[in-house]
Amino acid sequence: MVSNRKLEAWVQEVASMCQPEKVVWCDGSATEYQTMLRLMVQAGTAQWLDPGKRPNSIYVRSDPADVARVEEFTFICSKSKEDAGPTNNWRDPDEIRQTLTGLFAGCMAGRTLYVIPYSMGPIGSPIAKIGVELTDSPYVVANMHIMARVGTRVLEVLGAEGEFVRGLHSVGAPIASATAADSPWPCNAQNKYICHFPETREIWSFGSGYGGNALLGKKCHALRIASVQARDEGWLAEHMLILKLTNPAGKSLYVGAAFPSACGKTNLAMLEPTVAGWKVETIGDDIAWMKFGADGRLYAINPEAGFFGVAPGTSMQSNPNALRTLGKNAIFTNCAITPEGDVWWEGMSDVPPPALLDWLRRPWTPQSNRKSAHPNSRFTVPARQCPVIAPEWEDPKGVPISAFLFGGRRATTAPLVNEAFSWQHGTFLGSIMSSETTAAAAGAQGQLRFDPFAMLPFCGYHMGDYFAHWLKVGGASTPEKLPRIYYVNWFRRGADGGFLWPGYGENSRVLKWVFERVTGTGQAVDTPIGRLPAPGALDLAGLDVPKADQEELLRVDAKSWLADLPLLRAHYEKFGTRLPAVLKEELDALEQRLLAAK
Ligand code: O2Y
Ligand code: MN
Repeated sequence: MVSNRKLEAWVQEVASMCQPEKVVWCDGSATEYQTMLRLMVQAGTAQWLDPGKRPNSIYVRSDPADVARVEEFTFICSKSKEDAGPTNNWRDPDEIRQTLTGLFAGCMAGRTLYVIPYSMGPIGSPIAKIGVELTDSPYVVANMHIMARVGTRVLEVLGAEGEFVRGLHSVGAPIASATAADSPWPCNAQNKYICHFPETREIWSFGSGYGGNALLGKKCHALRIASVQARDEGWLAEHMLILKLTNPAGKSLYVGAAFPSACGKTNLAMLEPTVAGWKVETIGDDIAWMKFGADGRLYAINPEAGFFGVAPGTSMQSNPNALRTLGKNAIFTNCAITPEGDVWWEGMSDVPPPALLDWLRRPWTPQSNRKSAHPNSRFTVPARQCPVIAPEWEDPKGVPISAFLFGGRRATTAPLVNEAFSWQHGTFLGSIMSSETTAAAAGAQGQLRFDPFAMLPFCGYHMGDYFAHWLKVGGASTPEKLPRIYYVNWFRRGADGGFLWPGYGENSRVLKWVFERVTGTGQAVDTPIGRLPAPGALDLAGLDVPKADQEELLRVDAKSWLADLPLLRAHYEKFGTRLPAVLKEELDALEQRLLAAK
């Protein structure tokens, strides 16, 4: 095995700080994966699902105090507070290192320290990057096996001198000895810290074993640290799905799409088009890394190897391909379980099973006045099992992107689809991405919550500098080679409060118009906010949506756009002098166009 001096020294340093019972270097083999599953079952963390229904799949329940990403305990620890910007929690790197060193001291007692070398992206791809996660959680090892490429092959590419992102993770729950009684889901509810050191490309995660807090290749590395690397090296690390769209003549192009968390990215990535003859295939469902090719186009890879999707709401109607993907080799966390040993969650079927055990081990029936699965219950499953995975999804050179879609959840104002006038205007649209808060979310109903580029929780540096980076990337190629940019809104509501657009497979109608715009046949009309489908240009044939609703979906409501302007200005104020001047100019120009149209 090739040994990397820096890696060996770091593993030794961490082992002497954390005091694990033993150190295991992960080889990434199928045997190792099965060992992790068995360890979890023996420890009571997991149970096997019925192999007749879901071969080689397990069901895990976490501690109720550890069920989601913890944004309030997620920190960017750049040397200067200003560099973390107004959208991140900041900690002084020297001070937090002291706190963390105290917490990590002896924290792995009685446990095994696993060394997981991983590649984000196909191993050896010029766009991929290597990281190493040190963890004391078999759940993390098993999930990383699915979500990244892990093991000896990665060490070979890393070589003796290669650089890697360092990710140190502990559940923060030492035990007296390897055989001492343990909690089925060890964590540290009192002390959770998810810390990123952008200058030294390090992640220190303590106290949580769940998802984005603990699978460090995903949000911590592939977005927060990678966004900094991308800024420094001239590429893009984005919270985007990547899909392949093929027309009836067999011509294909690739689209990246950024939507806020839990807004249906996995569903769009695996969509079954309702427009005859069109096809969607999946490259990725959550993250895209993009670099310019020699031809001046942006090429994207999916840095991940699996899907870590939200279970509730995933059904044969919303995402049949996700359900088909989940037939085997899957890890289910915090959903409900049937007496027959299969999983269930709200929305999986119209009629719930008559009896379940809920995610908290309580008997549940359809009459129980509560949800059976946790709203953030998850599945982890290899991407290669997806029946619509594109054959080129692991192409090391990536796929050339022709269009970006941005979108939020707007009940009003934003039309179904809107094409940016230019890259700069598209960057402006990304920077003002927003959703209206609902009664269920924190905050008053109808307020706007901004989530620029869907990167609010994931940008590892000052968001004003991030906007500037997007503008700079646009200057690095010629306009006709850059992806076109679109703003979509599937969530506009009518006067009766109902959704105007059916969504799901019908979103293929919008994709078709985008395809036709990019390839030069789609017709558009200029409006104050951008280019909208010309009358008749959006294929609505056979769609069961009243004519008046179709018109409302594409209406540019200048009055409500003007009413939003003070909110947009207040949003921009947050970025102070780091807001690129041209974005403020875009906002002023929008106002002038809206006033002229009134
Ligand atoms: O709650 C978590 O830890 C998972 S968050 C997540 C997982 C997969 C894809 N996206 C997200 C997200 O929050 O955007
Ligand atoms: Mn996401």
